[in-house]
Amino acid sequence: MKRVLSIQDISCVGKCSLTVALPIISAAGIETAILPTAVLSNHTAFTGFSFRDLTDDIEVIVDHWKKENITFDGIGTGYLGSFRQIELVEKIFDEFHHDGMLRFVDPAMGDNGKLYVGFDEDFARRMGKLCGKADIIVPNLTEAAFMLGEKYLADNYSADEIKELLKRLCQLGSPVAALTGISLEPGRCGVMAYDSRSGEYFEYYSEKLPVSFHGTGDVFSSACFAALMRGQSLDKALRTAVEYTVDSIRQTISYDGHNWYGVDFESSTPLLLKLLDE
Ligand code: PXL
Repeated sequence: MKRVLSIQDISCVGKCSLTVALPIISAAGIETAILPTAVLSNHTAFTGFSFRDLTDDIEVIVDHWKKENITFDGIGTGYLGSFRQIELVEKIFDEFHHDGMLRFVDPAMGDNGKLYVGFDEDFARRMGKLCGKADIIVPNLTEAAFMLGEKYLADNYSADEIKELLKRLCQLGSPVAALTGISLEPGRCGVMAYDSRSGEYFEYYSEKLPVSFHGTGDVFSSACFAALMRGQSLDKALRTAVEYTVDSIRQTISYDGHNWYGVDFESSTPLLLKLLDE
């Protein structure tokens, strides 16, 4: 069985970061070790939240793993709370890297043209450097714009502009970049990716639902990471992740009284397993 490490916070309530990555990657049949970077009462889109920083525990935990000769087939990162945590993740990438290990970075920092509470442009640029150490990065358009120091154009990008952004993202140092939340025509939304080694572009679109939920980026990146670890090609992994994310949103809005803070990715697990086998 493949073993991966997921490094990001635990938001106890909110359906994001580790409470999304751990169940999704595990359901895909992959052992999922975790390195929680902080414990929050709930994610930062709520009006208030508690935040217990775990930065000082990271090296202590990792030192034990090194003594036990624990290895990982892949390391995936998401929301990171500070410059120091980014530095520590870079160190973990270096220390645990071996041929064939996948370094998957979701620079989870913002959405809809805005950075999340507590982040600024310096932090976004620093996250860009971490992206340079990855094998694949999966920013949304907001995160890409901030990392590259560009304006965010919402739904007004042309396909050529997206391709240019993807090339520039790869110039940060990662051979592959995928941009999420791409909508080039009304009613459709998806992902476009670039593999700078082959010069190939990939794209996959599905129905754009007229709603917006927190945590969909984490659902997408967890499914994409799991699919790649399961051996799916990049274009298949993107399809798996997009269709699973869209179905999770569909499940959420299928009944009255659904919650606002995250999507019902749990209900879409059967579809995820089916997509992973295709
Ligand atoms: O879904 C990304 C995310 C992860 N972790 C925390 C967050 C958010 C988004 O707001 O606040 C703590």
